[in-house]
Order: sequence, then structure tokens, then C-alpha cells
Amino acid sequence: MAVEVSELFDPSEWADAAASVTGGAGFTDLTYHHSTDGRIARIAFDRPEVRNAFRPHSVDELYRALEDARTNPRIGVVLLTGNGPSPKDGGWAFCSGGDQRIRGRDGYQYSASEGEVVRDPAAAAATGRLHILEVQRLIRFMPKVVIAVVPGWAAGGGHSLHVVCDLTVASREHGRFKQTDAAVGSFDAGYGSAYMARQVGQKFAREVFFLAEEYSADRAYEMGAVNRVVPHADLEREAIAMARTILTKSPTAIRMLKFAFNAVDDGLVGQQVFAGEATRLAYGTDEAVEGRDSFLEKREADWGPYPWHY
Ligand code: S0N
Repeated sequence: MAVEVSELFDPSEWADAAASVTGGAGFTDLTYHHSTDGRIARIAFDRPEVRNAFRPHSVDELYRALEDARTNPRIGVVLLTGNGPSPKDGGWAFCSGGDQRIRGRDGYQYSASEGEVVRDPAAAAATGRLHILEVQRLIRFMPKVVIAVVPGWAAGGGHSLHVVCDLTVASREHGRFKQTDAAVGSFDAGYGSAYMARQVGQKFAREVFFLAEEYSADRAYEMGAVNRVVPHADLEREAIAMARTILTKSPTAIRMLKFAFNAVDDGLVGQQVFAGEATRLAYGTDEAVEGRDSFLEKREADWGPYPWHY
């Protein structure tokens, strides 16, 4: 039987959602689905023949799919994964990071097709801007839970994506983790490394980056880099079950908790994001309504009914 999306993909769970993104029907480097009840998004790298390496065009598509999920009020959880297996050798991957075939001296080049470099001026202006980091920030700051669903290799920039996701579930048989950055003269000196150290501790994080060795899913679990390791055939079922459990919780509680977990590592930006949510909640109080109404009605505000709580 031909694999239409991925061997682990259960078509009874999902509806194609690419058309909900402007121009998304033409996605070439990833697939985008919503669960049939519209509550979960599934975004999957779809270049299994290169271990789901991403090129700038892939990153553009990823950003647009994530933005669609972020702004859809029905969606509460996003699964980020990689389709597979590779038609070439049967290998599995979550993502192997930047496509090394199109890496130039000034960054990754836009390519019209596999391995072919585009040299038009607009594409040249967009190169070298390391926009996978914009994707990382979108995952980090979206008030929804993003789960890395790792069916195979998470390497290089793909490893960093799993680090920045809120949770990770991995295939016991095929899940593999390797931070190749230093081996290929690349380095994610932001969330990929420093935030990883917050997750697993400095010694483990330095080992992962400095030795660039391979770690099994079980070893990554022992280190605290992975939440759950499950049989390969159950991977997406488990991810959906985790998402369904999260969806039974209060959306406001989840968003405030995510931003609280982030804030301690995100400095003033973390405080700003958390404060924005606090302001949003405060706007819902009678006290804030009184502040607005007193201005509009050109009178002194009456704060009398609102005690100085202790
Ligand atoms: C993942 C690894 C460990 C898997 O090893 P395995 O199973 O032995 O498979 P291979 O035989 O090596 O691979 C199978 C086929 O896939 C090709 N391939 C694999 N990974 C890539 C890749 N990243 N780029 C291009 N091709 C890849 C192989 O060449 C092979 O092809 P064939 O069959 O034709 O020989 C192993 O494959 C591995 O180590 N891969 C490289 C991992 C890596 O170093 N990644 C880059 C790290 N740096 C980044 O990710 C930075 C990214 C980045 O900055 C960026 C990039 C694009 C756009 C924007 C940005 C940005 O930051 O903003």
C-alpha cells in the first residue's frame, strides 16, 4: 500500500488543512492537517529523502502553518513531526536541520527545486536571515502547547526545534538525537544550546554539543530531554492522546503556565509577554471597566468598590 502522508499517519484522525493557509494548498516541503474535530494541528516536514532537512522555503512554509495554528481559536495543541519513512532507505527523521546542499557563505540559499540555487535579487535579499530562529520564537511565544513528535532523527537545527517545543515524545526504536552543529561549523547559541542547558543541566548540554554524539530516545529520556518514549507504531497515537488530555484543561490556565515557565529564561521579553496576559485578564474586571468608563464619561473614577487586596 502506498504511503500517502506518513506510515504513522492515521487518515481517520486528520483533515487536510493546507488550504486554510493563504497559498498553503501549494505546500511542497511540509504537510498540514487539523484533527477532524479541529482542536489539534499536525505539521510535518515532508522531505524524508533528506531526513527532513529544511531549506529556506521549508522554513517559510513552517512559519505560515504555525501562524495559522496560532491564530485559530479552536486549536489548542500543535504536533510538530516528520513524515516517513524515506523512500530511499527506509530511514526515519523528525528533522535534520538546515539543508547542507544549499548552504552558502552568506547563509542558506533559496532553491526552486532540490539542490538548485535561485539567484534572483528578491531571494538574495532574503538569504542569511536565519529565519528558523523566527520559527523558534513563534513556537516559544504561541499560547498553545507544541509537542515535538520524534519518529527518527532530530539533528542539528532539527534538534533545536525539539528543544524549543514544550514537550517531546519519541519513537523507542527509531528516535535518535544528535547535535551536529559544531561538526558542520554551525551553532545555535540561543534556545538550542542555552535553553537546553536549563532543561538537562550544563554538563549534559555541553556534552551533547561538544561531542556531537548520537543518543537513543531512552538515553534522551534519562537526561530529561524527552517526556515519553513509546513504541514506534504508537507514536502519533500517544501524541494525540497527550494533546487530548491537554485539551481537557483551561485554555487560560495553560497559556498563563506556558508564559510563566518561559518568563524566567526570557528576561524582559518574557515579562512583557506574561504582563500582556495579565493585562488581558485585568481588562475583564469591573475595576478596569470603571477606569475606561470614567474616562469616556468625563468623570472621576469611583474606585470605592475595589479594595486594596492583601
Ligand atoms: C541526520 C543524520 C545523523 C542521519 O544519518 P543517517 O541515518 O546515516 O543518514 P544519511 O545517509 O546521512 O542521510 C540520508 C540522506 O539524507 C541526506 N541528508 C541528511 N541530512 C541532511 C541535511 N541536513 N542536509 C542535506 N541533506 C541531508 C544525506 O546527504 C543522505 O542523502 P543521499 O542519500 O543523497 O546520500 C545525518 O544525515 C546528518 O548528520 N545530517 C546532517 C545534520 C546537520 O548537520 N544539519 C545542519 C545543522 N545546522 C543547522 O541545522 C542550521 C540551520 C540553519 O541555520 C538554517 C537552515 C535553513 C534555513 C534557515 C536556517 C536558519 O537558521 O534560519
